[in-house]
Amino acid sequence: MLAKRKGITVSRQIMDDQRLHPEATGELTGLLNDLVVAGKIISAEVNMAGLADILGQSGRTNIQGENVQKLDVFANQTIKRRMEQCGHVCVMASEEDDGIIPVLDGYEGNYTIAFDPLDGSSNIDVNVSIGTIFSIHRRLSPSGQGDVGDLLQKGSRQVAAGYIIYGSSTVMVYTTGSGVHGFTLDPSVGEFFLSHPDIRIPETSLYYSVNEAYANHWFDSTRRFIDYLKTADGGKGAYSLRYIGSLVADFHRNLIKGGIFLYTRDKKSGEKSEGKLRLLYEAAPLAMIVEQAGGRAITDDGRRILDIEPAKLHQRVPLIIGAKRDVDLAEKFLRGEM
Ligand code: FDP
Repeated sequence: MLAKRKGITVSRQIMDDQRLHPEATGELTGLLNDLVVAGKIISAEVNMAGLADILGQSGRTNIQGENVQKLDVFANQTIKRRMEQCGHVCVMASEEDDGIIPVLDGYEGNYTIAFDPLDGSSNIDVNVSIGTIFSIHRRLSPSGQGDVGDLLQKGSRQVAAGYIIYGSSTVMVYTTGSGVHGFTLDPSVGEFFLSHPDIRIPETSLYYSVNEAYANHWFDSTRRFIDYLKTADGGKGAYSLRYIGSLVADFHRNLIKGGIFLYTRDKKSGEKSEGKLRLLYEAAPLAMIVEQAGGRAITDDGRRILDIEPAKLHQRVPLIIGAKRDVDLAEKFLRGEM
């Protein structure tokens, strides 16, 4: 593996990754580089949002029944426009769109992309970190425009996954299956530079992230697990709560600082429900990243997220994700072993 040099640009790193695959055609490199451009455009708009009168709601609701923010619309359009004509994608899916999104005729490529254009969007108006999450697969259909089957592939078949978080600085974190790297945008030159080479999720942190407001509805196993974290080792090893309510921000903090994030089913949503988070746009890409960084991602009935065969584009899934030690512990509670 090539040594990671702090300060190299994300485009350089993407090209270095390509060199690990002698059979590569450069298509994935081209796709990722176009995504980087989309990320820079969205980042600039997020930073200017207050001034550009682009905060607030657009007046529409999306396929998930949520209010669509103006910035959501902007981010969604920006990614679609860049991807539909980059020449490397055959079909897309967005958390904001009902069905599959075609690319321009004549521009069909060999990859698919599923994305959440602006995750955590209920936080847009209050300067909390939000982000773009993406998941890339190789096409299955032989040629031309892709179809829904190209997008409904297991997370374990992803060839790349990542996110761009718009926070105190803009950071892009991605993996192509050989480690996880983080790049920070230097706005003065408009480039992402390597700032977090070979990220490994710390094993021994004491953070948990969950929406405690749902505690009254939790199933017994979730409640006992969280109670255990609060009182671990007679109080000495007790965990601290960190919950932002923007998945990409909670995940990024846990990836860098360690810890576990949970969004499980509960008595209110019911055992037969699927939780809130989306498999294609949120859980699967973050699961690839966390596994590449040494962590784990499972459902609240112990299934590995990356092994789930999606049945529909907007499928939801209960998610437990973070450091291996903590997810292993959660699993013991879910199985009734603790
Ligand atoms: P949001 O509704 O603001 O878009 O999946 C979307 C998401 O945020 C995640 O980013 C976040 O972790 C979660 O929902 C928050 O849900 P709760 O408000 O139910 O905690």
